[in-house]
Amino acid sequence: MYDAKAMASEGLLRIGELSRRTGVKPDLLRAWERRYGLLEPERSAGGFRLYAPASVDRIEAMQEQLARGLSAAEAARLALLEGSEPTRSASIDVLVAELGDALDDYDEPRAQAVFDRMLSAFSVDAVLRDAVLPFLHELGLRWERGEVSVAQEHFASSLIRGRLLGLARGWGGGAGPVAILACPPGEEHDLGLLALGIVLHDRGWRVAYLGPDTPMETLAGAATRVGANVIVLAAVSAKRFEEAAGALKHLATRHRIALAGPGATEALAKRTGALRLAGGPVDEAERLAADRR
Ligand code: B12
Repeated sequence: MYDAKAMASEGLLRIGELSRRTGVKPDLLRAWERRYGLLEPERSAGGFRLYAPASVDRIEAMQEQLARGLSAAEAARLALLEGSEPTRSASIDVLVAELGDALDDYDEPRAQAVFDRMLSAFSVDAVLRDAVLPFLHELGLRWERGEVSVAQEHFASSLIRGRLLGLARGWGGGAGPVAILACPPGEEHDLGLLALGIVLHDRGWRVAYLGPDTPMETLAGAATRVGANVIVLAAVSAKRFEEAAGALKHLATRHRIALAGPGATEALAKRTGALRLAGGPVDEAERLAADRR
């Protein structure tokens, strides 16, 4: 128990003062304390709650996590961990392994929570380049080796696609250059393309996303309508690009075309007059954006 003198010497705060400093109403502070153990007050001799000055930092950490769109429970968990060694040292690889476990178990809430943790600890570029894209690549290898079923692979890629679309929200807005993103006819793999779009928008571009299996004949009209600065087409299969080669060549006479993904060969790019994006989505988005500077 604390008397007034001890309270003043340790800088302990009453709930009203804590509320004033953080802008969070006392009722909500008490709820966070009760539900998530976010705060651990001492008691004054008269039974009032007394908070250590560090409580202000913890509440601010909670507010930051809430502002990033996390649930209150997850925000509190991260605010409590902040400053403690485990979060600081948790490398992205550990989180990727956890994500893999959750997805293999079809555990959607856990996978979403791991994703939240990644996004709160690392930049979007890092999450895409060092976690999501290598994870997907590995997923394919594990599927080939028979370590994951088609169902697990579909579950994982669908959940990841949902998260990428979440990060993409609003990417059509702004005043920057415009990219049309699409896969040629028959091509369903669009996760790399989504990653490219997210990073492009982060660099000030606007994205018009047409996605998987887009008919070639619809591209010219869309490009003119949105005033596209580039049309990026991505495919895993070179065959999809080969089948579209004639249309690509025609399109490249009027628009800047870039081909990406494992199916985009240098020979095809030369033959059709397109640019080839040979690197990963994050680096290539960076390169396209740098070209415009
Ligand atoms: C998720 C997935 C799916 C999902 C796709 C969901 C979606 N909306 O994208 C679904 C379930 C639909 C699917 C279907 C199929 N899939 Co699939 N799939 C995958 C998986 C696991 C991940 C693909 C991915 O997003 N990778 C992430 C990319 C970015 O990484 P990456 O491939 O290593 O690419 C590098 C570069 O090429 C480059 N890059 C790639 N894409 C892009 C895009 C841009 C814009 C840029 C700049 C760079 C870039 O960046 C990466 C390095 O950072 C891969 C495994 C793998 N190795 O990738 C198999 C894989 C691509 N699929 C494969 C197959 C065989 C199929 C199916 C034919 C299966 C079937 N029998 O139905 C169908 C075909 C569907 C179709 N018509 O297109 C094979 C392809 C083999 C081949 N070379 O042709 C793979 C490699 C699996 C394997 N190991 O065999 N698939």
